Amino acid sequence: MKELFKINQFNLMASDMIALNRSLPDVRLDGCKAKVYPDDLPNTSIVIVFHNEAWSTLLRTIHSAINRSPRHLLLEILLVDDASDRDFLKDKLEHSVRTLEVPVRILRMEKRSGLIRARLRGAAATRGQVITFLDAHCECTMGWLEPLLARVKEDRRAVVCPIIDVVSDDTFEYMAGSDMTYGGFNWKLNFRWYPVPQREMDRRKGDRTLPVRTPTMAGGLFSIDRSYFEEIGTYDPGMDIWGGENLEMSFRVWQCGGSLEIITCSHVGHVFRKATPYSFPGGTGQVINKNNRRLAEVWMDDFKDFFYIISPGVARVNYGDVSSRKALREALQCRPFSWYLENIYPDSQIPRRYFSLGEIRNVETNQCLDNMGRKENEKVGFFNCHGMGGNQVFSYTADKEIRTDDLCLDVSRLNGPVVMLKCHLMKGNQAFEYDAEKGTFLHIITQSCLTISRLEGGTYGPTVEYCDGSPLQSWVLHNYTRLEVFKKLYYSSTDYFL
Ligand code: UD2
Ligand code: MN
Repeated sequence: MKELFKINQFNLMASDMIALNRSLPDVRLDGCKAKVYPDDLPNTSIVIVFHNEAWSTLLRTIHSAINRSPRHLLLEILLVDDASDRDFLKDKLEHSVRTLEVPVRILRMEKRSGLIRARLRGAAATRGQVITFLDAHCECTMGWLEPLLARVKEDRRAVVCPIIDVVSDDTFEYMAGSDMTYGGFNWKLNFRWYPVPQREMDRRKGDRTLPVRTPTMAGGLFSIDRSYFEEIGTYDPGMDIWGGENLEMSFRVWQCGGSLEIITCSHVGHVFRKATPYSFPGGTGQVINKNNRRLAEVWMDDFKDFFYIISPGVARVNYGDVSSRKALREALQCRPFSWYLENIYPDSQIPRRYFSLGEIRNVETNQCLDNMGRKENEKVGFFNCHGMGGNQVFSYTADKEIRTDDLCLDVSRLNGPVVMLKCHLMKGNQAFEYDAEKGTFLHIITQSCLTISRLEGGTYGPTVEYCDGSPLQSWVLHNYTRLEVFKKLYYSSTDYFL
């Protein structure tokens, strides 16, 4: 079992022992089971790209899609082989899909191209009204397709994702995903799941069967109107192998007038892996950073600074030519990234308004706040300033948070330690008032100042104490934007927030 695990980074032995047409639980909300959809839904072509996928997972993807889709809605399945070298994916695959009740076509990339260009090839060959993308290790559950197609029929600019359930990489057990999470991303431009915020629950008036407007998508599983896919600029063909295309499409869809939604009545399983099973020609980091630079340069305006400053070295990665993508943005008259942050993702890790981004230096010790690569609920550290970004990047935001990516400096009492907790945007223990003249950070609810001093236990570190004018309580913010400038930057004279 352990040997076989290495081939695809999931328990291949378990997968191979499970029927290709196994039954799955119906994990939908009751309100979903009762829904009735129009008879005249648009049909879809499914596009599945793969590089050296395992037989049983690939075939189970195909069988589950065919068995659980109304025949008239599933026009065809396109398999795009991204230059696999496994024998069974050649003649044996061609032969075994020939007899299925839905036409399955296999396209082959001449050389390894990555999932983005492979999907472009597949999409270009589709004939359905809607294109549905799936990874090659998915399982479609009962009723998965109708709600996706119904939403696209209702609004051709809605790009829709199912809830992605978890097929265990270990046991292949099927586990329902949550309708209470949606897609976001952090400063490193990693896709992340976050809880659906209250504002989105309110917008849906508490009805969990209604679509969730999601800031980003995971990327692998979604349906899109075929003509809209063209209109909105398909994918960026300059992206290699893996990564970044999901955020690129998410930003593009929202900024250019579409919407991205999770259809909570549609459930599709996916085998999430902890490691990647295949090679990244060019090097994993290089490839992903190149793709991320392409999307940051085209879509993120000045907010790309968050990505560059927290990922030292990334600015040296060559990202090629993005002029045609910029021209696309121009032609579609897409909105700025600040609009996206304000309207689509106000709970984003990237603050829409901020005073500073970079190191926070203590005047007395000349050392910098440092998150020490620590995780949530640990103390914030301080360390010699290294000027290399990374762990020493903090943003002092208009919400008065001192933020490092998704964590905020948080103090619950006078002389207490300064810990890093998930930013909650509710001020409270996370609100500091910076005084640019004195350099002090007043912790508002304890009316004390951020300082370096002796902590309980005898070590030194950041804490809050009575304000005494000591240089230990004075901090210099990198590139601090003074309030007057700040107001001019973001607001008209009548529009204040402070
Ligand atoms: C997620 C997405 C995936 C894609 C990726 C970011 C889900 C469930 N999955 O990662 O679809 O958006 O994030 O890029 O949302 N493949 C190729 N050629 C390659 C590499 C991969 O054809 O060079 C295929 C691969 O066989 C698979 C698909 O692309 O069918 C996605 O790859 P993955 O499963 O390794 O990606 P995943 O799920 O980690
Ligand atoms: Mn996958």
